[in-house]
Amino acid sequence: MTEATKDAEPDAARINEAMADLRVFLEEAEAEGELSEVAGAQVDEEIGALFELSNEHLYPPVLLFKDIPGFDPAFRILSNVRTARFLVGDLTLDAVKAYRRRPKERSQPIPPEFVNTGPVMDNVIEGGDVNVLKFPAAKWHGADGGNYIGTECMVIMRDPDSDWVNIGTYRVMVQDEKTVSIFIEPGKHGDVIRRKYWDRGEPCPICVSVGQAPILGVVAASAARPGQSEYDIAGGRIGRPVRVIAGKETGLPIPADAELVLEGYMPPPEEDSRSEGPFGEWPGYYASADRPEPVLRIKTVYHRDDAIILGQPPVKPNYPGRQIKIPRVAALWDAIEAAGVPGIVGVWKLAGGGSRFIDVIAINQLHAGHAKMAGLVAAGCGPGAYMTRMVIIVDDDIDITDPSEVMWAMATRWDPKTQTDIIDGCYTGHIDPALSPEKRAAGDITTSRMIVYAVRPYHWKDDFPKVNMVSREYADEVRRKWQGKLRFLDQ
Ligand SMILES: Cc1cc2nc3c(=O)[nH]c(=O)nc-3n(C[C@H](O)[C@H](O)[C@H](O)COP(=O)(O)O)c2cc1C
Ligand SMILES: [Mn+2]
Repeated sequence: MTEATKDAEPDAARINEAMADLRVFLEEAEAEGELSEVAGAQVDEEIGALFELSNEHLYPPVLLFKDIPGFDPAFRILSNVRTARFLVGDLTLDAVKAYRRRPKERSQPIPPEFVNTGPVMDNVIEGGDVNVLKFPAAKWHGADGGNYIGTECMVIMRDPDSDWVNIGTYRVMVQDEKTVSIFIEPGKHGDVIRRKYWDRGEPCPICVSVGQAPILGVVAASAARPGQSEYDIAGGRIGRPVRVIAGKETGLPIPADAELVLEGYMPPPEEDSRSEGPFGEWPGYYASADRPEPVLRIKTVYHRDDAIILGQPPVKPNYPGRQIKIPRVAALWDAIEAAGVPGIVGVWKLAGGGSRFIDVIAINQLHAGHAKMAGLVAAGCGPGAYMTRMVIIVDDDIDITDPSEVMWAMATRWDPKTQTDIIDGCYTGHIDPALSPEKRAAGDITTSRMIVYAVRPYHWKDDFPKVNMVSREYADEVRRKWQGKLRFLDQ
C-alpha cells in the first residue's frame, strides 16, 4: 500500500460520522471511489437487475440511482450502503474478534434526544394531499407482486404497555396513494406490539422511515431484547443520542434527518388486509407467496426536498455481495458464551446460508458433552434460533471460514448416526422455503434443525487418527530455506 492510499483511508471518527448520517456516508463513499451514479434506470426491474449484478462483487459499489424516469429528479434511490468497503472493512474471523472487543461504552445504550425540527420537516404533507406514488419505489425482481418503497427501512412503534419504542426492518409495499402494506413475521417485536393495540380494538400507530442513517438500518435489522429500544443501541454505537422529532399524528419519534417518513395507523387485519408479495426473499425464493397482510393508512408524509430512498432488496445468498454480517456472528458468539458454554474459539456462517441457515462453531473440547452444550445453545439462543437449518460443531484446528475445511471435518470426524441431533418444531418464518404447504395452512410456522457434531468424539479423541499434515512450524522453516529457489513457493 502506498502512503497516498494509506492517508486516504477513513479513520474511525469518519466512519462513525458516515454511520451516523446518510449524507456524510455519501460524501465518504464518493471520496473513497466507491460511489457509482446511475442515471435513467427504470423502477420496474431495471434498477433491481443492476442491483443484482452489483452483488457479483464482494464489496458491491454504492449505487445512487438518479433521474429515474417518471419521477421528480430530486428523488433518488440508494443501494449497497452497509456493504461499502470503507464501512465494513475486512470480513474475517479476526474482524469478528475485534468487533467483540469493541469499547464497552459503545455497548451502553444512549436514549434519543427530542428536537423541534430537522431536515425531514422540509416538507410535511397531510391528509388528502398524501400521495406515496410520487416517490420512486422499485419492482426489484421480475415476479415481485408490487413496488417496494421499504426494504432497508425502519418501522417505528411504541409498546402500549410501556415506553418501549421498537424499530424493525420489515418490507413495505406500495398499495395505493395513501396505503402501504408491511410484512412482519409472527413473533417479531413489531408483530407483538401491533397485536396489543388490536386486542384493545385500536389501530396501531406506526411511522416508517425509508431513508435514514446507516446505523439505524443496522440496529433495525438486528435482534435486540424485547423492551430494549434500537434507538438507544444506535445512540450507544455512535456515541451520542440519535436526534428525533415527535410525529405530528402519533407522537412517535422519527429521525430528525430522515429522508422520507410515512406516518399513520395499522388497523386490525379483519378491518383492512390487502394482498402483499410475492417478494424475492433473502433465502433466494418467493416462499411467502402472496397473502393478505395488514396495511398502514398514511396520514402524514415527511420528506427532505431531495429525498433519498434506500433500496436493499435481497439477492440469493450465494452472491458474493451477500457478505457475512460480522455483528450477527458476534451476537451469536456472545449469546453462546453468555449461556456459559466455555472454549468457543470461533463462530462463522457458511456462504449460501445467508445470515441464518448454517452456523459453524469451533470449540476446544474441554469435557465429555461439551460439543453438545455448544450445539444446543447455538440452536436455541436468541441470535441463533430463528430460521437456522444446521449447526455444525467442529474442533479448534478447523478453519471455519473455509467451507472445504468444514466439509473435511464433516467427512472425517462425523458419524451421522451417533453424532447428530435432529430437533423438531423450531422457530422459522413464512419466508422459509422448506416450510411445507400443510404446515403453512395449519399455521405451524416451524421447521426442524440438525446439529452436526463434526468433532473427534471426546472419550476417544486422543486415540483419533492423527492429521496427516506438515506442522506449520516445520513448513515455515522449509519455506524459508527454499524460498527464491523454487518458484511455486513464491506464488
Ligand atoms: C433488508 C431487510 C429486510 C427485512 N425484511 C423483513 C420483513 O419483511 N419482515 C420481517 O419480519 N423481518 C424482516 N427482516 C428481519 C428483521 O428486520 C429482523 O428480524 C429484526 O430483528 C426485526 O426487529 P425486531 O427484532 O425488533 O422485531 C429484514 C431484514 C433486513 C436486513
Ligand atoms: Mn426489537
